Amino acid sequence: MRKISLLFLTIPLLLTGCASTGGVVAEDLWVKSSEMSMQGGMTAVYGTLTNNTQQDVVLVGGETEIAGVVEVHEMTMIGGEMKMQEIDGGLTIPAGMSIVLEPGGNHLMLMMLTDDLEAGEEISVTFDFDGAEDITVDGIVAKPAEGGDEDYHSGEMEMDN
Ligand SMILES: [Cu+2]
Repeated sequence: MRKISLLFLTIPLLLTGCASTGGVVAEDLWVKSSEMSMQGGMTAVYGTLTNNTQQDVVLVGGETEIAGVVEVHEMTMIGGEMKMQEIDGGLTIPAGMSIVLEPGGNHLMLMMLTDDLEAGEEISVTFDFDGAEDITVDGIVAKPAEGGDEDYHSGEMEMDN
């Protein structure tokens, strides 16, 4: 009897352990569907990142097979207009807290797309962190969205699509 009850106690602990040992957990991820273009094409990944560690973690970038360049972006007021730009030094996720990446807000920017990303397609994205293990998430589904077409603020890369 003693063995059996210990077994039942152990299983839930193992299951919940997965979430807390990973450092940062990504949830509700999606990517905006987009067409590649001669100028490179751009889109962004959105969702929630939760820092389950005891220390601040910084999202510094990422990788995905569909984009040549991945940057962490914020929205900011430049010359009276909301524009997006790379966050200097990355995006901090305080210990034990979550941050939300969403259209019109912070996002993981995918630039220099290497292919069209049609609604329903799935991609794999690696998030790079300072202070925690990088994580790779498969099966991030592309869907169309109204937001996220913000102008990109950069001296070299102003583009009219
Ligand atoms: Cu952006």
